[in-house]
Amino acid sequence: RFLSRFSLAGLLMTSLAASAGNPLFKDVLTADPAAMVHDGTVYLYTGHDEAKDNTTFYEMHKWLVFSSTDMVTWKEHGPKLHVKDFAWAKGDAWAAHVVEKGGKFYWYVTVRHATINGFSIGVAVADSPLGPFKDALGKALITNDMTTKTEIDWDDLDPAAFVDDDGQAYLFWGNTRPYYAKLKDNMIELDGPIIDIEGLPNFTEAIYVHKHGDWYYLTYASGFPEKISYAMSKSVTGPWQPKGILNELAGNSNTNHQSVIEFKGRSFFIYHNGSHIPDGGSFRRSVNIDELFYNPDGTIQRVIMTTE
Ligand code: FUB
Repeated sequence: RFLSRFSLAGLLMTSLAASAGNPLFKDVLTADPAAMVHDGTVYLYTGHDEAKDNTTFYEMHKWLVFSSTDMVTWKEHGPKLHVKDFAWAKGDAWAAHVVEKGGKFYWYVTVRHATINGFSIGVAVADSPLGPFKDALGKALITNDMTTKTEIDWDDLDPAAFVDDDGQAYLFWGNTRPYYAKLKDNMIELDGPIIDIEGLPNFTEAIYVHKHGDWYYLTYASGFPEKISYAMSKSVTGPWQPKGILNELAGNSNTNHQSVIEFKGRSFFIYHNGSHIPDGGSFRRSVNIDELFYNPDGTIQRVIMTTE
C-alpha cells in the first residue's frame, strides 16, 4: 500500500531528507515535542530530560527551543522557559505547546502546582517565537480542582492549543480523561465549560489537534507503554471517529508524545523515543522526525520510524 502510491526512489529521498540523523539532537535530551511553523521557519519547543538514568523518574526543569528552515539543519536556542518562571509552581516541566495568535506567542505548559494538589496548566506569552516569555496570568489557567470528575491528580497535564480557521481557539489536555475548553480571544482565559471528550479508545495522554484539508485530526498516546492513536472529525469539537494506531511503541521509552506539522508542502510527524545512544530510555528521551502520509480518504498511513 505504501509503495503503491510513491515510487521507491521518491520514498527513499523524502525519508532520508526528513529524518537525517534521527534522533534529532545527539548532545541534548529532548522530549514532548511541540512544533510550530511561523514565517517560513519551524520552531520546535521541547521538554528536557535531566534524569541520570532510566531507573527512577522524570527530572525536568525547563523547556528548550530549536529552529530550522529546512527540517534538516537545526539551530539550538537553549532554554527559553523554566518552571521557576511560574512563581505558583513547584516543579516538573512536563509537556507543553506553543501557538501564535494575533502576533503573540502563547506557551501552554504542564507544571506541578505549589499549593493545589496535582498538575496544573499555565501559560506564558511573548511577542516573538523565541521570547522572552513571561507568565501571562501569575496563576494557573487549569488546576486539578477545576476537573473533579476523576479522583486522579494527573488529569490536568499535556496542554495542546488549536486555533481554528475562524479564529476561535481551543485548549485540549488530559491524562486518562481527555478534556477541551474554548479559549477567550485573549488566549489566557477559558470561555465556557470544560468538556469531556468521548470516544477515544485507550486514551492515556499527549492529546494534539491539527487540521489537514477539511478534516480535523486528534492524535493521542494510547495504552501504556504508549502507542500514538488517532481519530478524525469534520468538527474540532467532535464527535471523533477512532482510526487506530498511527505510531507503534516508541522504542525503549514507555511514553511517546507527538506533534504534526505541514512545512513546504510535506507533512511531518515529530515524536520522542528512547533512541539516544548509549543510554536513552523512558526518562532519557530524544525527539525524532519522520514524514507523514495521508491517504486520499483522509486517513493517515502508519508512521514508519526511521529508528525501527
Ligand atoms: O514528559 C513528561 C510526561 O511524559 C509528559 O507530560 C507526557 O506526555 C509523557 O511524555
